[in-house]
Amino acid sequence: MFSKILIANRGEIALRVLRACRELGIKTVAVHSTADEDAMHVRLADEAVCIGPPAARDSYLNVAAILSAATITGAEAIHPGYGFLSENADFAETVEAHGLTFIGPTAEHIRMMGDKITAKTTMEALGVPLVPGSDGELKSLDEARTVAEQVGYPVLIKATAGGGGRGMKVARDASEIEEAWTVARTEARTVFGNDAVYLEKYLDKPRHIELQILGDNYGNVVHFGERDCSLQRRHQKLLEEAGSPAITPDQRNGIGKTVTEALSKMGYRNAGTLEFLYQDGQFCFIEMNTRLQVEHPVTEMVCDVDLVREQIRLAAGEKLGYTQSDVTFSGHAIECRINAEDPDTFAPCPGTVAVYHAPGGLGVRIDSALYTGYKVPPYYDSMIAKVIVHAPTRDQAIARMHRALDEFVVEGIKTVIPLHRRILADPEFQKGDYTIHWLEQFTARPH
Ligand code: MV4
Repeated sequence: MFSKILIANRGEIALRVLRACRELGIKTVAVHSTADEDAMHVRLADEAVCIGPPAARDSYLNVAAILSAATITGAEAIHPGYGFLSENADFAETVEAHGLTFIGPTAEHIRMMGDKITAKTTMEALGVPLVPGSDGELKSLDEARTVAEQVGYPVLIKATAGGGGRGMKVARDASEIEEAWTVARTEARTVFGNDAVYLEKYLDKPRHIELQILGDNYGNVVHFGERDCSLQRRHQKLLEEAGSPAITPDQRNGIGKTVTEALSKMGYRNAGTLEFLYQDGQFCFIEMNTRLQVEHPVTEMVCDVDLVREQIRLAAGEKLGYTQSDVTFSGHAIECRINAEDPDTFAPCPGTVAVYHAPGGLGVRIDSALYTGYKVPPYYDSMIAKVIVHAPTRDQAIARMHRALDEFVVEGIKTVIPLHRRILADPEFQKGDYTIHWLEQFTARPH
């Protein structure tokens, strides 16, 4: 096991990793920009190193500064959190080349999944179901036309280097295919420096359901069920739940078996998430994330697992030590992301937190690096807290989240808490009756 880990991140996720390290008896090194001198992760870590000015590219993305910090403090491993360098294969490779351990999958697997065509081709060969579409890269406009006719309009043309909603063009019918092809290719080339594109049938009312997995270095892979992440706006998730209101335990076991067998054959290591579109009872794989995700706590609550502790153990070469039948699911969990944003316009609202009081009580978990007097800097992501509740049933979880948000006091800055309250009170949400388009329609409604 490691004796010292450097946490290459900030905010709530830096604290999340720090807490797992503490419980494992591992010393922590925080890195921070000059804008984060008073940040909670800096205060709580055993050591802290300033790695540059506020702009992320000069600090949290500064590979040389982070590696220097690891070297001078004698850290043996680096946990990247999410965002920043977490899915940068070159970073993972450089960390390992310096004799340190990257807490995550191999650079090879990060690179493979970063290329969406390779990710899909790999998964298909291993028996994971896909959205109907092109067999890999589209070589020509003619091929785009042919495949679109086969799968039926509307279709999407997606950049292989895209993902997370970037680099997609829809063609509603044959008259739009040439434009979609040209625009998608041009954008792919100029934005990502890679003009390879592929085509998929456009699913009009899917849910976004993802599966959490962990693998050790010896071919053992288990899954921890699904998260429903359909409630998003402009590709920013806002509220996630485990399990999905749309999935039965049999469906979970079915797709879980398919996925764990596939990843075991790949030799996949550490944490990973497979993203699916789910429509008409079918799971269609679209992308894989090779990192810990923001919404991992809902899985932790229903499975009673510490995913960050597991990541660290597995990176240190320990075996999983349990099998799929040891993974159990209990109750329902919901996470509300609290962003420092205007709840109607979504404009970021950095500033000083005049009063901070976190909710508590049975089944309530707050992952946040906020404190009274903290100044939310304008340079980074606007997410300042996650409220996670766990209860025996979904209805009870909704009531508990309502109660927790009522207790939550964040004064001095605007937050999206009022929007969460409206969502939780909505009958359609309460029925679990929503797709990826629901939130955008909901926020457009007068209130
Ligand atoms: C799709 C789709 C419909 N059909 N692919 C957007 C983000 C990226 N992960 C994939 N995305 C989509 N791919 C097919 N074939 C609709 C979306 C999509 C979406 C997916 C998940 C969560 C939110 C979304 C919002 C808009 C579009």
